[in-house]
Amino acid sequence: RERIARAADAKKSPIVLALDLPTSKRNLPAFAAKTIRAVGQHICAVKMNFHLILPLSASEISRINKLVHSYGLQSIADIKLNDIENTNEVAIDHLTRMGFDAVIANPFIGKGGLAALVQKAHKAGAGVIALVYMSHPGAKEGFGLEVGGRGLYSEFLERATGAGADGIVVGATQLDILRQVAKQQLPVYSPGIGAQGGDAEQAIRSGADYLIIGRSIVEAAQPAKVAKEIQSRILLSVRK
Ligand code: 3DU
Repeated sequence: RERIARAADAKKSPIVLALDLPTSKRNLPAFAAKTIRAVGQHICAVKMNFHLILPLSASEISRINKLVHSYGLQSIADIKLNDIENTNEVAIDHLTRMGFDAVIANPFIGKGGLAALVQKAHKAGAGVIALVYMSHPGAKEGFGLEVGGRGLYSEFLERATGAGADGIVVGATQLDILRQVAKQQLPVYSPGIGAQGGDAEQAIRSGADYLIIGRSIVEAAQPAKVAKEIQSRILLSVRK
């Protein structure tokens, strides 16, 4: 949690680059490295998802993480951990050995499972970011379900806080939920900007601390230009 806050301060950017490379790309490690070099000055972290974690080897991922760190950035593994304790722990072992600084987990596993996962990650020197409300239209069918007179997401928020998680994910397309969770202490990571219809400034104004952005940057003709534009717009809107 502190490491990403320092990186964001140093880079003057709350952007977490979702390094989601299309399957059509050949030589994924080279393209990943090129993208990190291009936008490294405009972001504070890189998030890797199945796009790279499935096709690449552990040593290829480790090399990407070394490059990420050489730019003063943090690295987040987004496989939304959601399994039994033993499996989650093995996943954390592998991911931290590959150099990830944090993992994303799904509080659906329950209070005990989430607490064990956080403990394990913290012991390995890594953080945990808990999914509280996703950005896609169907999110309300899960995270928005009414349970005991309140949305499941509010239970997930309590679980994240109780387990000692280092942050939460709330979609940038869910401005009401962002405003609600902004009152609590955990940093909020917000995906869903651009390609999914969310707006960077609105998300920040509604309570997001970090913006997770993928396709609008990665698939742009000039990724650095787009990342820099978003970074400058956010800096300006925060100053206002
Ligand atoms: O829509 P984009 O291309 O900017 O990518 C968003 C990334 O964030 C992508 O990796 C997706 O899997 C992840 N994500 C969400 O989009 C929504 C969530 O609630 C959690 C993660």
